[in-house]
Amino acid sequence: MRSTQARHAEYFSFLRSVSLLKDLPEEKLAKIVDCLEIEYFDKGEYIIREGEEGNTFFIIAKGEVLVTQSTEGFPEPQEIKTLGVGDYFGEKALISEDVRSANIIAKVNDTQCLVVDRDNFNQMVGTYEELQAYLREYVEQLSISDERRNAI
Ligand code: WNU
Repeated sequence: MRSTQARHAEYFSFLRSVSLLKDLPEEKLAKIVDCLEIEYFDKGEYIIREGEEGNTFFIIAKGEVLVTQSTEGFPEPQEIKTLGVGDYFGEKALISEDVRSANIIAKVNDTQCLVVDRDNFNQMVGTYEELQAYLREYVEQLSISDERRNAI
């Protein structure tokens, strides 16, 4: 059994490698590690369902996920993109205070996500104006591409 300390160090250096978090101060990053939950998913499992309420932000630590979305004129949700290790998702519902706007489905067995709840997400993002501005801009772009794609 690995020590809590070893795990802490492992997640700390992993989070440091996530582009979004690279400039966060040490103590902030350490706090996120303390508050993380790790969730495991098998291939085909839904991590997020569009239309549901959501209060969590995810960072992929292992595996791959597929983003899909219901689209006008198509009977099935359409595939939008694949995300991998170091990518993150679930920020939109938190930032727009809206329901989940797409499905996120594990593409491979043993996909692992680090999960940050709304309070910790707000603490992580809220105190950094640049990070907040960056995410707001990104979420705005997502809404525009949703419209272009005729997302429902
Ligand atoms: C897209 N449209 C919508 C992705 C991840 C992070 C960033 C893109 Cl900064 P949520 C569903 C999640 C949503 C986003 C993610 O799916 N997503 C998209 C799109 O074209 N959502 N509406 N592409 S991957 C991605 C940018 O994170 O957040 O809480 O749940 O609505």
